Amino acid sequence: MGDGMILVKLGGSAITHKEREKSLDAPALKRLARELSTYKGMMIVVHGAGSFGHMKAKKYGLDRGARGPKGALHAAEVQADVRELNLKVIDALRCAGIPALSAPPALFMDQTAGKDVAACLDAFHDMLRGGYVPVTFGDVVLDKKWGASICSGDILMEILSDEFRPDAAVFVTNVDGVFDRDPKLGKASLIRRIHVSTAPKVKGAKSGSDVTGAMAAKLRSALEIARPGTRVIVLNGLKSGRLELALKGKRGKWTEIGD
Ligand code: IP8
Repeated sequence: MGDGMILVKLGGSAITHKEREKSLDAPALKRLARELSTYKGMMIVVHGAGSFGHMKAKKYGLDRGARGPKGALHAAEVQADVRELNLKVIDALRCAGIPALSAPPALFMDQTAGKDVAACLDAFHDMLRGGYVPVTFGDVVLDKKWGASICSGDILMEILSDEFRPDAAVFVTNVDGVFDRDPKLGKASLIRRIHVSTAPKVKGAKSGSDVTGAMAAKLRSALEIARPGTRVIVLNGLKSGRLELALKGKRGKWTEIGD
């Protein structure tokens, strides 16, 4: 991957235990931070909400917004939980020698009816210019129609990729990559390479508490990012060394999306 600019999403399923509320997978996060620290070029990190966001977001129905005083309290509660995870990610990256600065989407994303309409990314430019690594995350943000709504890390990957045209975008997940069918439903084969022009339709079950739609949504974002020429990799962050290998530009067991 050389030393060009990269975008990396640490999926919530790779850094938290998704079935237990607010449960960090601290060893995985520490190892992934170390693997990331081997990359010497410019980098932006996005992370998912995992069990710090999805369970309560689903319970409160935040995928349909947060109206009224009760909704506002729910939105504030989930935002506070996700912010806790963000601080843990920032800490892990800093301990691995990465000068990570937090960039909360609530401060730069503008949403209407659950859809992103504008993003002010000046802070990202400033941070990168200063030699820092901006770290943003799936969050609860203000919404002009719904009061508040969810902004997923995958959407942030698309927005940031549009702005910065990175050399590569890496989605770190808890599975080896994109499969030809949901591996939880039986025998499935890993798709090693997806060509943007001939991308298959992937039928993916929405995972239990994932309000932003699991692998199918991820693949849609990955294809959007790959279309203008960015190399996209979807890999398993629970397997030690895979992220580092990808960052070194080596071949490995994962899905690569491009032309
Ligand atoms: O984990 C979702 O972000 P994601 C954010 O990147 C919340 O899909 C608050 C559920």
